[in-house]
Amino acid sequence: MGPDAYRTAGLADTLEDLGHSVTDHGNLKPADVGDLASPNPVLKNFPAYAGWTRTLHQKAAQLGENPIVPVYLGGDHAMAAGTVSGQARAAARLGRPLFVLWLDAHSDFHTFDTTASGNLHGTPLAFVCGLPGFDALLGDPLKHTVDPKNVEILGVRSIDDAERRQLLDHGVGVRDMRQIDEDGIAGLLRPFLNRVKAANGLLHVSLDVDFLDPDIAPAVGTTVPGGTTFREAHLVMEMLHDSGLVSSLDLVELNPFLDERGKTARLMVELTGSLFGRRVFDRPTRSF
Ligand code: EXY
Ligand code: MN
Ligand code: MN
Ligand code: MN
Repeated sequence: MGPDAYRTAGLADTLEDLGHSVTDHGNLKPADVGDLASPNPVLKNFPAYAGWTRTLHQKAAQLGENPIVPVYLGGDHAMAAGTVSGQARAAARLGRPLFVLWLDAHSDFHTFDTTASGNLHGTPLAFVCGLPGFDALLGDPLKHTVDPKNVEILGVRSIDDAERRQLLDHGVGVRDMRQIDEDGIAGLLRPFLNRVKAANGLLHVSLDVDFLDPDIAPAVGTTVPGGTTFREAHLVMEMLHDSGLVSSLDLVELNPFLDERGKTARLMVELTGSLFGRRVFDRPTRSF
C-alpha cells in the first residue's frame, strides 16, 4: 500500500514542479524462489524476502548505472537489502565507493543468527555490509558489499544487544538522538557529507518513517518516541540537496492503514521535495 499512498500524496507532481522529469516504473514483483529453505526457523516470510531482494537487486544494479536518482518506494525496510546491494554493484562498476545514510529509529543490523524477533526488516543493513550467513538471499555470496565504515546511522534510539556488538565490531557510524540533542543534526551530518565528497563517493539515503517523531509521522508499525522533529528532518533533506551527493533514495515503512488522513505520506513527500531542491526562499546555494 505504501507506493500508492505516495502516488496519491503527489510525489511525482512534487518532483516535476521542482523541474525534474519523473518516470514511474510501477509496482515490481518478487522473483519466484520456489520453496526456498529458511536458514533459521525464527525468520518470518523468508522466501518473500529472498524473492524481493533478487528483483530489487537486479533493478537497482541496472538503474544505478544511469545518471538518474532512483527513488524506491516501500514497503518494508527489508527491501533495502535489494536496493542498496544493487546500487553497490552499480557503484563498483562505476569505480566509485558507495556511502549509505540510514535515517532510522533502529539500526537494522541483525544477521539471521542474531535476530530474536525474526522480523526481517531488522536485517538489511547487516546484509549489505557483508556480514555472514546471508548467502541464501541472493542464492550466491554478495560480491559488492558496502564498507561498514561508509555507513552512517542517524536518529537511532533502539538498538538490540547483538546489534550493538556488531555495529562496534564493524566500525559503523552511529549517531543517536542524544548526539542530535547535544550537537545539533547539521553538525553531525556535515562531516559525513564531507567524507563522501572527499572520496568522490555515491550516496544512498534510506529513509525509514520511524526516523521521524511519531507525533508528526504516526503511520508506521515500529514507532519509537523521541524521534526527529519536522525541522530537523527537513534540514537533513535540505543539506543533502545542497551537497549534490545523493544518488539514490529509499522511502520505507509507511503503513497507510495507520495514517491520519494521509498526514505521514504527505510529510514523506514534502521531505523528498526538500531533498530534490525545494527551498522556502531562493538564494544562491550555500556550501553544506
Ligand atoms: N531490532 C528490532 C528487531 O530486530 O526486531 C526492531 C527492528 C525494527 C526495524 C525497523 C524498521 O526499522
Ligand atoms: Mn517493517
Ligand atoms: Mn528500518
Ligand atoms: Mn525503523
